[in-house]
Amino acid sequence: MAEALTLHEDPRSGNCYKIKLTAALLGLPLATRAYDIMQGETRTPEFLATVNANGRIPVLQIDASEGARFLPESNAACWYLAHRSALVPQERFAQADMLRWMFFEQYNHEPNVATLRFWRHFVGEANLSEQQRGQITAKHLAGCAALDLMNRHLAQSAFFCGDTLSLADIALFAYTHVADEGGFALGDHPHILAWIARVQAAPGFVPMQ
Ligand SMILES: N[C@@H](CCC(=O)N[C@@H](CS)C(=O)NCC(=O)O)C(=O)O
Repeated sequence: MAEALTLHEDPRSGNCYKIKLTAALLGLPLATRAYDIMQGETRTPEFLATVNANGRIPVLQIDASEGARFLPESNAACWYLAHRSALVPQERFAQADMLRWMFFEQYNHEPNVATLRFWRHFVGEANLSEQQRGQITAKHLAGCAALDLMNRHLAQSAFFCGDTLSLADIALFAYTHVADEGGFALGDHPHILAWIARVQAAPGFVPMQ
């Protein structure tokens, strides 16, 4: 079945980059439509009604003979693209283990590492609300704990699920390789740094911007 793929994105977003990197590694053509999240462009009545009622990018639009379908959530979109590809392990436990790291990314990593990057690098600390400022220390500590766990895991394994790159690596790479923009130092995480270089060396790799 022929289908056309369009990513609704803000190019500064690591969540959007995950999908572009997955498509690039698989050689899949992917059109893009850009929004500025800082200007509320994903919160318009039209966007909420047609693209994502949750008011966020990324959203993968899949146009096929039956019409257009919209898939929000970065890791779900990566999963859709990588179905039955080498980026998803075949073996049942390995596949569940890959999902384990993708859930970890969404619960322990992204809400801390990505949020602090957004606040510090794009919004600016001076422009944060009192409530946001009050969350910085806790988010920094939680982000450090996530990075520490990753570093310890990567001391024993080239990629998150063994010897080959999978969607778990793509999900975790997106915000880890720019963690410094959120105030996280990677210098004392040598196994993460070596893994970043391995991901960047993958055939078809594309940088974030
Ligand atoms: N869990 C979602 C997170 C999506 C998300 O938080 N998107 C942000 C940009 S990375 C966004 O659209 N923010 C704009 C807004 O909330 O108005 C995913 O992984 O795709």
